[in-house]
Amino acid sequence: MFKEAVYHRPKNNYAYAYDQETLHIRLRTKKDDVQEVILISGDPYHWIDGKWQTNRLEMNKSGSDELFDYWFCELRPSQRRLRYCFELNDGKEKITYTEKGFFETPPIHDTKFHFCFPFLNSIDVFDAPDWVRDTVWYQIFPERFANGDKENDPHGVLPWASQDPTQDSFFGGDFQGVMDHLDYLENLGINGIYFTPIFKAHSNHKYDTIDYMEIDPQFGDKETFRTLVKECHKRGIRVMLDAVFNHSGFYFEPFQDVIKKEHDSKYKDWFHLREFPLKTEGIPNYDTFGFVASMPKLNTENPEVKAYLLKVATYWVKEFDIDGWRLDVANEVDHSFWREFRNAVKTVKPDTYILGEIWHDSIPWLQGDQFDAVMNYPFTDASIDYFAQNKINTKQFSNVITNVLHMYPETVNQVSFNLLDSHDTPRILTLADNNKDRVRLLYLFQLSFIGTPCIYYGDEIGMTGGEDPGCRKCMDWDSSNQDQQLFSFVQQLISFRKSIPAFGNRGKLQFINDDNSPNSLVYEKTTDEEKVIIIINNDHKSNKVRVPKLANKSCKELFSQSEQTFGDDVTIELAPFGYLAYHIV
Ligand code: ARE
Ligand code: CA
Repeated sequence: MFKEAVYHRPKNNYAYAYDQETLHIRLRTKKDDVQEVILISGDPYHWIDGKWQTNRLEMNKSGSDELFDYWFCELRPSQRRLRYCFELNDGKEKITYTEKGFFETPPIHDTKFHFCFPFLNSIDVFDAPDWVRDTVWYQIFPERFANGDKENDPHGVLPWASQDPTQDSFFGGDFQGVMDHLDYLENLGINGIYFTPIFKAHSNHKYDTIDYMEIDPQFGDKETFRTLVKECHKRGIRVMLDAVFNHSGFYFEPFQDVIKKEHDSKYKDWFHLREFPLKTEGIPNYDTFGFVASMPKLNTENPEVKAYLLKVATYWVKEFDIDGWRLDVANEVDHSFWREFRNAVKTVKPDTYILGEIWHDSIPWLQGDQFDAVMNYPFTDASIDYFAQNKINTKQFSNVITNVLHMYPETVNQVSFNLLDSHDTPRILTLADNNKDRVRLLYLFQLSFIGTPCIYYGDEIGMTGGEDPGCRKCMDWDSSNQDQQLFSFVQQLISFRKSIPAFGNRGKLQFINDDNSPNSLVYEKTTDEEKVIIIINNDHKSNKVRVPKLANKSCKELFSQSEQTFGDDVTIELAPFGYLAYHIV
């Protein structure tokens, strides 16, 4: 047995409270090494005649990535506490793995050796808002979605879609424009909007805030925003705003004060300044987002800054009833601030969704005391590499996705923000070299995956665009330019997601690929009641794929709505970039 690969650690993605009574336990072993894993566990205080009382529970393999197998089991300890160890069998030897190492003769009755999940305190259970599990997001970059009010257009505005965007062009998009198109969004089927920043700022993207308590006048005023939120809520659409708390903008009053009064400014501890005068050319002599002088980093450890930002965070929730905050550059702000932020926001509205913008492994923020979720860029990267760019094969893709799913507890995965692209990346159609067949497969995978998917405005009608600012073109409202077929396809996937629990967020995912068909992806999504098997041909040639799991099954193919009964040997031929989804009840 390859002991070096065996890993477990309580109170993270390897052992966590699924709900107030249920524990999830995972274990990692070297790929294809161990054949059987038994969890030996008991209540730490349950002894009879000097013997610790234990139970044995077989763990299941929940997936494999390139190097490891992952094992899983679920249990409900009667007293909500647990000591445990693992018995591993590779066919040649049986070894017990404890917190204190490996044993051939296990010290079962000495509980100090064992792993410890001390107590399942309900307040520590990760509890993201329930509604997020059933949300399909739509991301709007307000300057570019629709211009519904010419009166508020900023100076020098360009005619809508008259040219490609530059770093500082304006096209006049606003809240009225969004309201004018809520029917469109409802028809698509989305039920959450994520708006990039809307507060008063200098740039077109508004990440350089001037005043966190004001709406940028080019989008409307507080009343227009209030109406927008109400109109969204009427249609069952939630609203999430962007909180840019890592840094302010250059024209933020306190920063201007510091520039003018230097040492005498009462705001000099609001930022991280190294010397005066402040140097705004070249590399700034104060901390900033990146090296961007117009985005001075806020000192969130300063109680005044903290109080100010928490006031902002609660104000928009309390007064305007928004449903979520997306936290910009979340990982560069201190943890202590985010803990207070969570308490403040959840006190005002307990089911507010708190989403951190982190592109990397984020477990330290996802323990239940800070964020509900992060933007799942590891999912994005793998999906783009496989479906859009064909850089990795089916095996590699399944490995990465399995790894992504095991990075976090299941509770976190169910509310993970799964995006294919954003205002910070090229658009999917561009990444897929304008191949719409590939874009369809991206959508099929995203909308049948675990988590909360997000569609970037305009992708659903086939818009293109490269790196920022290319990905921020004006939404094309000319219906003759819109790809209606793609729109209908996305609409159909959203409706499957809503009406078939196994297709959507409730289904557990397992890859069941056919190793002899290297460009086909096969996975099943399972709930206690039903199953969906999805088969995708990620290839410009047709391919045959064996799906033993369909043998002797009767099911309905969702795209054609045709009933089908399979025999003993199931081999399916898929057209180039073809896909099928079998629903088994
Ligand atoms: C502007 C120009 C760019 C230029 C840049 C630098 O448009 O072309 O390269 O300036 O001078 C906002 C605007 C941007 C603007 C930027 C600076 O939207 O248009 O860029 O401000 O003025 C990292 C961070 C992550 C961050 C990305 C962009 O970790 O937090 O970089 N994303 C947020 C927002 C952005 C926003 C800001 C932050 C600033 O979503 O829209 O930019 O408020 C790897 C790394 C990641 C890295 C990622 C992308 O994967 O691991 O950490 O993210 O690449 O670079
Ligand atoms: Ca306008």
